[in-house]
Amino acid sequence: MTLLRFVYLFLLISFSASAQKDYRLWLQYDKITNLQVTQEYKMGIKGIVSLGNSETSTISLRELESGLTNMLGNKIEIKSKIEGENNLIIGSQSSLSSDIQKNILSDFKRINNEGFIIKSISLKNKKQIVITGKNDVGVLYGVYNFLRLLQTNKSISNLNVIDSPKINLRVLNHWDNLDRTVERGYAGFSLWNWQKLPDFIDQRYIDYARANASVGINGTVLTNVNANALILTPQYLEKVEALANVFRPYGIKVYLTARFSAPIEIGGLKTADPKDAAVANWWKEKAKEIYKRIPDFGGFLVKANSEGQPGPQNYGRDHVDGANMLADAVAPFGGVIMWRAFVYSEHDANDRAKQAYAEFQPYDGKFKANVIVQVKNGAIDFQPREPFHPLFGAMPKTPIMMEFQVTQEYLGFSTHLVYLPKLFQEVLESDTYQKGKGSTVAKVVDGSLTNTKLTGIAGVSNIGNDLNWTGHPFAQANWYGFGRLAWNPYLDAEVIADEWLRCTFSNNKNFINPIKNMMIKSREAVINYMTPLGLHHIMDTGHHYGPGPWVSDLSRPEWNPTYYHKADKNGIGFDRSKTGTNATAQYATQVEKIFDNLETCPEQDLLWFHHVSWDYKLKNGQTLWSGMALKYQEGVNQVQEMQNSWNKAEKYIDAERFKEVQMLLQIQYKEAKWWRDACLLYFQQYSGKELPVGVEKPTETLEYFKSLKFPFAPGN
Ligand code: GCV
Repeated sequence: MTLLRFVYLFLLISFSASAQKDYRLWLQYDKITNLQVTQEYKMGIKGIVSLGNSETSTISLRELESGLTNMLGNKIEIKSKIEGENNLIIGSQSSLSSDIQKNILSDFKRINNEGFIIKSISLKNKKQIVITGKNDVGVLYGVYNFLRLLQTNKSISNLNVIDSPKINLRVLNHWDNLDRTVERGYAGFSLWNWQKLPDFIDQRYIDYARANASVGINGTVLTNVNANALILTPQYLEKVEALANVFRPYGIKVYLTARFSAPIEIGGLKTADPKDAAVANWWKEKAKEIYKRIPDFGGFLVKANSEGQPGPQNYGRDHVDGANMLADAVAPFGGVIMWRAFVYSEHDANDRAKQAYAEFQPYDGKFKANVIVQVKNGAIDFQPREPFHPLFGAMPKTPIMMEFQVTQEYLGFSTHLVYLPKLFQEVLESDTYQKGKGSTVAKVVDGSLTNTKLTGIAGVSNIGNDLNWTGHPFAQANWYGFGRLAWNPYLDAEVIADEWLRCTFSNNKNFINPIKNMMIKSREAVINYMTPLGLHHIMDTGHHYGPGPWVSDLSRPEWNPTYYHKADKNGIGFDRSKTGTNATAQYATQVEKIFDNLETCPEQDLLWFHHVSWDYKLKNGQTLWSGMALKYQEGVNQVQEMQNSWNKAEKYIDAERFKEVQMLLQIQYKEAKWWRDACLLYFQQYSGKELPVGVEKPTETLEYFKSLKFPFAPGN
């Protein structure tokens, strides 16, 4: 091969347009192909007038300029003052002239500090569009929203969009280690290049901030909850400061995880006892040092006395003592403490699902005002389906923050296509009955149920340094969807999928409709082929990839899948009803009754709450064994349908992303069959029954499946 040809091929591979498409996420700004729509936009946008002069205003202007140029195919004039009609006027409330303000004064009363207004107005009898907010970050959110209207080909002829985020803290939790490995990360290494920071600012930091701001995410916890105290040393704080400076104009605050034993490890103290005056003082001084560098530092996220992490209990203190001591340290600077409730212990003989509630619920009302308790969506650990965590609705005097997992630790890593907003929506819509019917988890999280002012939602990030950010092109939708639901927890997952597809791939309805359908069904498919009917935590241990229902030899009982499914000759499932561990009693009476009673317990949660016989009759008349086997088969069939839908999408999108997803779906299909065969062969030992008609026969033995090992599975 000649050198020239080699260079040419290399360039072709490295800079192929499609690879850049993968990188550009939902901010593709593709040229609009519908002529009528393009015509409307060209008529409606003749110029841009930017009234602000902050860094954020410049970002808004540049984003509009590049977005419009790409989508419309020609440059839009940037004007220094309002001349003529059909201008886009962007600026915060204080920058608007009084005659513009007059048009929208009452709208400002309807938005909060981060909200925005996009409005068609008449100014001196000339039509204009104004994008505004109370400050420049609100304007930036408005700009992204406006661009999304164009990306999704909506009309802009008579605009009146008034919107504000419903939740204050909308943060990503990066489980990123300082050596750049990512715990439960399946998209390469950490974005944060600590070695080159603070002097080298990778373009990815900026693009990460853009993507987050475009969906309204306003915070990022840079480090793993299994924390390393080194991040709090000056050497690292300098690097954190550099990142904070990049993110600030995008409205994004930086947070860190605080290792509870840091005063010993990096502070030279003999103890980390929260009641020790020197310890409290150490944290106060540390907070002062951080805020001197980063005046808008968000605060700390803490995993304490959980899975071996140090915490106040090491000193005979409790979570309230620990959280409040840290809260005092950051309070003078407006910081918050996000204290996690993910606790369980191998020394507690209680059902693991009950332990977090048992430990935290009695603390209701005891935390300082700037503490928010971060609770996972379910009581075990980010399973394909879990009933909502009983702590939602059980601590009315405490701000409670939702923790979702965007990375797919238990849902096929970044290999399986699973559209998570369906899962998020299901949890948010669950009724806690805290204040009677309609007390949904969403209302707990957005504070509207109890008039709570400090509100938050966290997503464990699925982002890494893979070219496409998330490993699977469709996992980008989970990042996007998390952000959209963090902004408004009442949005519909289907609407979000529609938006995302249009912004990421195409507006062609022949593409959108079947692919949206595929996304919506993907979440139920993964449940069916992994953990149907309320089964949970039967993934292989440690890395959690693939099936491992047989694992029973780990030192901690609650780390063994057998602990969760309890399959025996008599049946299967975890009895958490009154006749079992009585975990159902942790819910409000109305919910407790529903879950406790076999008649009313939703079948999707059956084996979560009940141990039932293999002959138990399901609502459709099938026995539990047959029904379960058929669910596993259904999951496999659903993946096959996903493949069929995708294969028809080829002509609508770029070849590279098409091929990527096609290959990934093929692996998913193979692995769905693996799940089905391994689980059914294993459970069949107990049911002693034949597979029902309609379920394909396994092609390997149980011993074969048990022998599979994955020593280098990522994220572990
Ligand atoms: C960061 C699960 C995961 C752990 C994770 C933990 C947590 O147990 O497997 O990797 O640790 O949750 O949320 O703290």
